[in-house]
Amino acid sequence: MSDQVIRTTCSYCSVGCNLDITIKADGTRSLKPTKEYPVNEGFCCPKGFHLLTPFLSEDRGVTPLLKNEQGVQEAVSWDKANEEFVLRFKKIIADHGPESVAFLSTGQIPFEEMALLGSVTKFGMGWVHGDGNTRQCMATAAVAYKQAFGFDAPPFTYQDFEESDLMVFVGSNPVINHPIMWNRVKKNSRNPLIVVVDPRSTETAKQAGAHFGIEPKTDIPFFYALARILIENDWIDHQFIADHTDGFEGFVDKVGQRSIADAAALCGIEEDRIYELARQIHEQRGRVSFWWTMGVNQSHQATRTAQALINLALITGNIGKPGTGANSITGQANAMGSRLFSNTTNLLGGHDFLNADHRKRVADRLGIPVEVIPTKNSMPYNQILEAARDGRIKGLWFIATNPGHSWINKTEFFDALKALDFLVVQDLYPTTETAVHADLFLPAAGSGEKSGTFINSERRLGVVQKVMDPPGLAKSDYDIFLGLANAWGCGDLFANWQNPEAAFRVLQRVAVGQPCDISGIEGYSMLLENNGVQWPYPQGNDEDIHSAHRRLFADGKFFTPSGRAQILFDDYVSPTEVPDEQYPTVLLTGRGTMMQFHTQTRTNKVPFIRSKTRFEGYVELHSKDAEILGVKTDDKVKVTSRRASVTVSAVVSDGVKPGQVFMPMHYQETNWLTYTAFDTYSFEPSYKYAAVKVEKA
Ligand SMILES: Nc1nc2c(c(=O)[nH]1)N[C@H]1C(S)=C(S)[C@@H](COP(=O)(O)OP(=O)(O)OC[C@H]3O[C@@H](n4cnc5c(=O)[nH]c(N)nc54)[C@H](O)[C@@H]3O)O[C@H]1N2
Ligand SMILES: Nc1nc2c(c(=O)[nH]1)N[C@H]1C(S)=C(S)[C@@H](COP(=O)(O)OP(=O)(O)OC[C@H]3O[C@@H](n4cnc5c(=O)[nH]c(N)nc54)[C@H](O)[C@@H]3O)O[C@H]1N2
Ligand code: SF4
Ligand SMILES: [Mo]
Repeated sequence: MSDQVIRTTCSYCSVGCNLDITIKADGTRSLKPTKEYPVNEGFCCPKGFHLLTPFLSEDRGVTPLLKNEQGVQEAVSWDKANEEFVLRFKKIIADHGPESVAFLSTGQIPFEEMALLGSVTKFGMGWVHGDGNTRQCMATAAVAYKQAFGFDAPPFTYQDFEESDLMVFVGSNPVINHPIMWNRVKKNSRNPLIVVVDPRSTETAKQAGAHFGIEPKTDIPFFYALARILIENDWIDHQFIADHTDGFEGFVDKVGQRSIADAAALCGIEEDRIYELARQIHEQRGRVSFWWTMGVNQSHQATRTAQALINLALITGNIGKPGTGANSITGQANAMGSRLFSNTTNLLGGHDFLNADHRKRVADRLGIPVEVIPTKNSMPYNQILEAARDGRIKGLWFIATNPGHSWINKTEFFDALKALDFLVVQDLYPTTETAVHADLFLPAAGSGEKSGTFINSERRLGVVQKVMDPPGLAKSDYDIFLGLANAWGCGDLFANWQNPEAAFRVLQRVAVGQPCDISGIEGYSMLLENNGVQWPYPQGNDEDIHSAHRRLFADGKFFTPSGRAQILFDDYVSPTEVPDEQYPTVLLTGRGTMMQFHTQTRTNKVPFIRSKTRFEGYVELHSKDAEILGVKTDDKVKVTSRRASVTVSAVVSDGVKPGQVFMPMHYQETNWLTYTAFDTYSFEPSYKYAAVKVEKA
């Protein structure tokens, strides 16, 4: 037998690199990044390079586990697991109604799997509530776009990194978090100015031409001040504003309400520097792009912050052209797929649960009775957990997410788990902080052990292919969902969904006519042959997809009913928990290194990564603060918030300012400290701001 080469898409971050895995005649495997794939052009980061290693780990879930009467998880068969799932959830629904159960899922599994999960639960099992990990991550961007553009439609293509003259990165650290995407920035031959707006001096800030180390959570006054200067100097695109936007006059009033001096003082930035940035935006007009990630999305005023960037792009006419845009960079490998096809925050394909025409259309295209489609929206993640805490939700099912580590304020999270009658966790590992509490654990196959499709940050669909078998009784999430549907007695509704590629075809039909129409894609083979395809790709699309870099809004037409983009804004409000005498320090959180991913269930199983990263939790603090405390790197410190107290190592760093500390989210200590606050519109947690005190331990 000769060597076999199988192409797959990396299942960590949303860059969406492709990897070629060679399976040799003797069964051994080797991996190299795909040269011809336009996303990564032959490069990958260490996470992708070691993609398959965590799947071989000894703590993989190899059988379903069910808690016995002594509270100990015991191995059971799939028949028993399915039977228990159905029995327990049906009993809860019979006793407390369909709104007493919910699922919480991910941005990490293929979108065919997410769509099947959302459909089996909501159309088959009669559930109403189900939300995704995307609530922790992309909800703000999704809501900001939907309100401003009429659809959750990030407008850019990675080519824009190479074609921009001025790139403003806001709350975004792509050098470590989207490393291969950053290669595209470095490839830009136009000598661009790179500007970073981040309270910390990050790896990205260190490579930028200008860094604005604003006070945390002062983005709104900062960007409104910038808008005010652009407007007052007439450095704006009147024609574009008149032809393609609504709300400009109100915005002029709003940004006029605070002086530049006042904003500068609030943000901790010199006035002159804000003027200088406005001038640079004016001078580079036509090729200015704004990029944001979690420093924007995870805030108590996140949606309006994202829209402040959208507004800047709109009023300067920097949209729909090469090197422009108000561009949200996504997080997980398939965060974009979950936003459109998970049946959580919207009905499949970006439809609306509340719209009777949409329900009818989706039902017809799926061949299911319209009555099975819920007529109300799910509660968002935070409200589902709140309902669990006060007993309204009794049964919860977590899929491919580890909120026992990653959710904001873990005390509240575990209070919710304790109050449940039935907890199901579906993961690769029964050892995660969430899975160890499960009444029923379902062992899933990882991305190298199954097939499907991911959608990356630039809306590109890439194929995930199976390169190895899952261990023991573990099976793909897809097969788990189908098995549960059959056991529940609703399998007939999914007769057309025999396998992921069949589901792909079903979903293509569902999205016809939507902004995310993908009906022109001829199956997985076309995605493989053409190095992925960006949505939209409707049938009859005759563009040359080999060379296309698909950017949205070239015609200035948006997806709102009027076809015009909406300029949206609010008054600035400060966070509700601010430093005081008792808790004088601001806690910032985020990613720590390029090698570590999230709750580390996978990356801490890669020996190379473990050898290069800290195994135990740490807090970065400024040398002045370290000196006052009398601590140096590696000394233990106690970090205390109103929620909890944890002991971690100190790392003295010039990345944070005095009075601020930074803790990476990769360690389970961090979210004991975080403060439960949410954005008003997106309900995304404000992970990046809490008041703490730091003491020598
Ligand atoms: N290596 C690695 N890569 C990853 C991931 C990973 O875990 N590890 N996760 C992936 C996922 S799901 C995501 S969502 C992305 C996240 O990618 P990023 O958003 O780049 O990551 P973070 O470090 O969470 O946050 C970015 C920055 O926001 C800043 N920030 C905090 N508060 C504020 C504020 O008030 N204003 C501004 N302007 N900035 C602020 C922080 O200092 C931080 O540097 O990364 C993806 N890529
Ligand atoms: N303080 C603080 N907290 C944060 C953040 C922050 O910046 N600060 N960032 C937030 C953000 S942006 C994110 S995205 C979240 C991430 O939070 P989580 O989603 O909880 O993090 P992961 O570690 O990616 O969890 C994914 C889980 O899925 C499992 N898994 C992997 N592949 C598969 C599969 O194919 N099938 C199944 N069934 N399971 C699989 C993994 O083993 C892991 O347990 O954290 C959030 N939490
Ligand atoms: S940059 Fe992201 S997609 Fe690319 S190899 Fe690294 S983790 Fe995977
Ligand atoms: Mo994320």
